[in-house]
Amino acid sequence: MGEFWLGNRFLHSITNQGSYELMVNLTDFDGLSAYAHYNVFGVGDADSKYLLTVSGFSGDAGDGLEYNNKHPFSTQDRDHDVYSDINCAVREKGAWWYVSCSFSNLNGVYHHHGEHITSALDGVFWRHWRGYDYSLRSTTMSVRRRN
Ligand SMILES: [Ca+2]
Repeated sequence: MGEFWLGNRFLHSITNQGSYELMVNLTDFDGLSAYAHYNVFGVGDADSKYLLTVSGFSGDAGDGLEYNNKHPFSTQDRDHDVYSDINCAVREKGAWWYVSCSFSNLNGVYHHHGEHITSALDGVFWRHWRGYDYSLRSTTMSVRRRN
């Protein structure tokens, strides 16, 4: 498995067709796994700066994403977080729906050794499960239409 980000344009095209749910699956380097499920998930169009809609958490990973609900997507060259003096995407070396900045960073830097090497907060983290300084082994985000 490698890295793949479908992209916000496609995520919008998909989730705009109806009501969608999101499953986030996480694994660490100890062989443990956890998940976060959201009953509601959607990504807005480009004009909305790919605004995130996410709610209805359940799961054993903790809720690392609802904090970002109703916030636009930031990249290093498109800074839409709430700080005027900080660029969260630069600081966390990722691209995400940063607020100030985030409890999750699934597009962060992949650190092969996992634990306690990401004091710069730039890893692939999900704070409510393994903490800010643990860069996860694998993560997936899956969407499915709700019936
Ligand atoms: Ca900023």
